[in-house]
Amino acid sequence: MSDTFVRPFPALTPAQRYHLDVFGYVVIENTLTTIEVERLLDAMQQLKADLIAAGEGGVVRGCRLSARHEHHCHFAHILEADPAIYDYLTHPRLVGLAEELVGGSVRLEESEAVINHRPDPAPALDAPYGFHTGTMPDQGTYTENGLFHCTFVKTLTNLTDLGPDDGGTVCIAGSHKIKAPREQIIACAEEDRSLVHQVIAPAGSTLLFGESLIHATGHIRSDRERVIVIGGYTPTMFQAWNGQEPSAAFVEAAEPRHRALLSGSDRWNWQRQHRTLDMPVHQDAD
Ligand SMILES: O=C(O)CCC(=O)C(=O)O
Repeated sequence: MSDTFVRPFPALTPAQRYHLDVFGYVVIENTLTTIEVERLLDAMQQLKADLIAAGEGGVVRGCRLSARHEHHCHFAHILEADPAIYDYLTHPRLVGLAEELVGGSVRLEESEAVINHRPDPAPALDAPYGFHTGTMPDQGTYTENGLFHCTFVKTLTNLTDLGPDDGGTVCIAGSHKIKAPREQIIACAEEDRSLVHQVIAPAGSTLLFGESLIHATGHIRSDRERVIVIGGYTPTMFQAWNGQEPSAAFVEAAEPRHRALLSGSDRWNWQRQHRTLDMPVHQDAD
């Protein structure tokens, strides 16, 4: 095993990068192997069972349920809960994807997961989405080499297959750059639903996006349960999300090459790195 944490750069092909710039997101299919997906699924189902058993407000291996409904569980701070999750959040290619969009070295800002299924009654076809953002154009975004960058980035990986009725993440294409009031952009997308794009991808695929993109959980209409795991990344000098700072004991026990990623200990020693559109993908990245 290498002592250094080697990540691909650039992690996207020029076409993937162009897609990301135009729409605010890109889906990369099969970033995880079937074995990695199964291991993560087992970890998430075990974590869910343990948190349900722990009861309201329970904390299990550092993780808590920030939403706890019969049809929708949202998990906050999954990092410390299972080695499979640690491996996901430190996956070199996925961290490389986040770094490409941030435009330099990153720290883990948060780790989350969602397990959900169709509510009863099922949502109507035109039911509104819970659209939101984590940052906004200009405040959390910038341009370098003519390409879009964001200081708050997510890698969201589905562990279950996502067809059109399986509730894949939805977003308003191109909203990552539009500095107009969010409600006005959402009104446009409600009028013209072709502006709403949805993740449809086989299990083990990763949605990469910057949090200035207006996005939401999709509506599930099928019988299939959806399981997703999410890493949030920021430049090294930024803070973790509230309540998402890893414990000192966990960082101490982590592999030395991952400690700065997990703890943000590089702080202002941020390593900028910006591609040009024509740079070929790092050959091990695809
Ligand atoms: O459940 C989803 O697909 C959306 C997750 C989300 O909104 C987020 O990670 O910010």
